[in-house]
Amino acid sequence: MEAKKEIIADKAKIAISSLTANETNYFLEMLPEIKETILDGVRNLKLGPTLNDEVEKYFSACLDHTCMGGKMTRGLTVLLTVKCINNQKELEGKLLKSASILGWCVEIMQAFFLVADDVMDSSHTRRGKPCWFRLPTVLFANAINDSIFLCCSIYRLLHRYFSMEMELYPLLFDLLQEMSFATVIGQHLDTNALPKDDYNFESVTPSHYSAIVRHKTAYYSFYLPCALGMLLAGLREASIFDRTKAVCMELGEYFQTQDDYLDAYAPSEILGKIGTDIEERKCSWLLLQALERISPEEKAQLTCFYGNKDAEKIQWVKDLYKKYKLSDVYKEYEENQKPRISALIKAVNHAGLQIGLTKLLDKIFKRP
Ligand code: GRG
Repeated sequence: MEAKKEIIADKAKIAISSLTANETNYFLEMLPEIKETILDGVRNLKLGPTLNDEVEKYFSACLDHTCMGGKMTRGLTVLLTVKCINNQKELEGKLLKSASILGWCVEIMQAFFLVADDVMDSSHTRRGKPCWFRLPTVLFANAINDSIFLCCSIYRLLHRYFSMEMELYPLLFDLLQEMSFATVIGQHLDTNALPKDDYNFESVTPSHYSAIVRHKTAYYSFYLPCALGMLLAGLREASIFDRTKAVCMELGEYFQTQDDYLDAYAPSEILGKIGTDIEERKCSWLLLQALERISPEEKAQLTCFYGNKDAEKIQWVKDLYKKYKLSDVYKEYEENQKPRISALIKAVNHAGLQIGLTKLLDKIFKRP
């Protein structure tokens, strides 16, 4: 019932231009079948009637809580990509179903990362509700296990729906594996970017920032859904994948920069979460920009205050960002992204993909 209510709420919230209401609704309404396929795995374990019910109920709630409430951009991007490759022909039948299943694989991967990320960052809210690990019935130990459950569920879905597709299955499998591998490495870079003994912020450089955000965000958020759609639509030419990847790396870096900016500047009601980048001592785009502008005295003070949970110290850092008008610096950065990324999109040697990638850029450009 709760999941149904959320599906209806999400229908109002999510949209990607060029996907019809029919296509978007089909994707959302696949969730109950996706859940059934995953929970069937629990039933197959034959834990006994009481345990079976208990475990099924727990993981059903886990899937509802962690997979719903987002913008679904990643999942819908799979549909968008397939549609653009097929000359904007309305998706239907088996192709719509397959694209939707792969879309859910990416959304479940997003849920897997977000559950783990919220534990690592001690976050409080996500998508306007408490983080999964904050629920009294869940807590840290379960949340770690549940993030792995979400990861395993992706491969369960893939096997159930694609294992008979002899050529496609290993390609999809390898891609999903590779992208989660890159993300885990990105998360490692992110977690260890700014060690406590780096008093001078020497590790905060544009190239280090780029490596972190491309690995932790761009691969799974942009390249993965595009490449899944490309494989499903039958594309196999390596150069098309390479050029699409180059665009996706830029889109992902821009998207993560937005995320870093919004972490300090957007109200938590809009963000759906409370930003923690300052107290978590993150190698954020805002920190990078501040370091290029502040005085040696301010830098010495920042060393003491950055990474501290004290509200006044967090406010001091935010005031420093204000003093150096980082909001204006960000707006200028954002304006430059559209022409820069559009030029890269023109180099993609597939007309349909050029349209799809442009729609993706439009979708994220100046997002709140
Ligand atoms: C624990 C095995 C293990 C792996 C950890 C946690 C992790 C790997 C990676 C974290 C990657 C991560 C969460 C990057 C942030 C990406 C980001 C900007 C997410 C927010 O995306 P939105 O705004 O969210 O699209 P919605 O809610 O709309 O889905």
